[in-house]
Amino acid sequence: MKTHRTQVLIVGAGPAGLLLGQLLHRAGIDSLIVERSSGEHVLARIRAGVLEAGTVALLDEAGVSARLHAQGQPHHGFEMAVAGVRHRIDLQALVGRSVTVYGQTEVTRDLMEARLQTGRPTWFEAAQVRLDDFSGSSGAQVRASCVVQGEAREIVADFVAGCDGYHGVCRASVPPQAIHTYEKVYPFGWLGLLSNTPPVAPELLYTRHERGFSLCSMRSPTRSRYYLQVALTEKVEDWSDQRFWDELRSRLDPETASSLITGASLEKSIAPLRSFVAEPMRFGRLFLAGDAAHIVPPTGAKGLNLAASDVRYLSQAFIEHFQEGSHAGLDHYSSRCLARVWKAERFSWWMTSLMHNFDQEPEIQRKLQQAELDYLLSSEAAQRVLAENYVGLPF
Ligand code: RFL
Ligand code: PHB
Repeated sequence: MKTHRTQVLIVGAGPAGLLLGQLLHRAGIDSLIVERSSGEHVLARIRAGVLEAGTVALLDEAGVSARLHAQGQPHHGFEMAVAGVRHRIDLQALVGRSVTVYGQTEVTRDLMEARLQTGRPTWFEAAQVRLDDFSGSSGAQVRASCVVQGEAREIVADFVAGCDGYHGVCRASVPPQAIHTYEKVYPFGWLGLLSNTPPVAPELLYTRHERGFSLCSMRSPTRSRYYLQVALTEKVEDWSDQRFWDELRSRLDPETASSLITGASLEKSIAPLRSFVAEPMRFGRLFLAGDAAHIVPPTGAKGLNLAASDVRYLSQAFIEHFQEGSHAGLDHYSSRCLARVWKAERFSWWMTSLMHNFDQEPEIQRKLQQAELDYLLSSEAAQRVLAENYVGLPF
């Protein structure tokens, strides 16, 4: 069997894995990325759209932000509609910071392009990825294997970064007694639609409505992304474009609804909503990052940003190790990440609880939600707390 040696084996070519590979490359550290899917498949997944300033800064540091700065849209605020009335959350005025609207697909495309330029290996369509030894107890290196184009390959590395998402193999390779997981599954999902139509509002619009939550987002002045809260039993096949647009219109205030421009969908999919954290995030020579370690419901726009902040800590830790022989960053990795992760989990859960319909919950829940919304929309102090979390907490 062919053996490939590298310093860091990265499992997963999503934004976390690709960004880690790029930051390590800039520091002269070698990596091998193994990805289960094809590059086209990775790029076809439509996901996040909102980048915190800290994420943009990290993409700057990685040298992959030229297109982001040319095409990304700075957003200085967003809107929340409740009981048919739109309220603006002025991020700039409240906390002096903004976010950038630039699709995850584009971030991934920029990172893949950069990876290609480095000449370092990425094995797409790698099947049966297996971590055979990462305990590090004997000081031994990581041993892993996979099958690429029918050929079995062995990998030997100093470390392995599990950037393989919620359903990946890395977290699943950890002995159950060594890991603790916390999980909350929400009783609904988001049905998303992407279309080549101008956005209905200049900024993101989060709407709380009796028929369910909706979000009007965008990718560019000519491309929109919309979401509807739907029951977990809904099937995407049952949602024609017409049904989607009709339902969205019914959840918007009349003025917004009348200015909605509809068109053929480029993509439609349903995502379940979940809060999930695995602790710790390090096991011997294995380090989990991004969705492999934690999931947030998308209402707070935090998932991709959290993946980036993990990668920031992990790349620094590897660089310290390889350049200075220091273990400190590696030893603190899990606790540093988790401190930030739990705050983003709290915020995402709060935003989700605030804006969705929870029909099955006791009636008092509705009244409490209403009171929370009334307080938020009438208190500048409460809005500042929202804004501070939305733009991203400091590292
Ligand atoms: P990914 O993107 O899931 O990438 C993991 C990669 O690992 C591969 N893989 C494997 N490879 C080899 N062997 C195996 N056994 C493997 N198993 C899996 C997969 O094929 C994949 O390529 O994880 P990563 O890199 O941690 O990135 C996380 C983000 O993708 C995610 O957190 C965000 O998309 C979440 N999210 C949002 N985040 C934000 O910051 N802002 C947003 O506005 C936002 N909106 C969203 C979102 C997620 C959504 N969905 C669909 C869940 C909106 C939605 C609807
Ligand atoms: C998106 O544009 O996909 C998006 C934006 C904000 C969110 C979630 C998703 O909170």
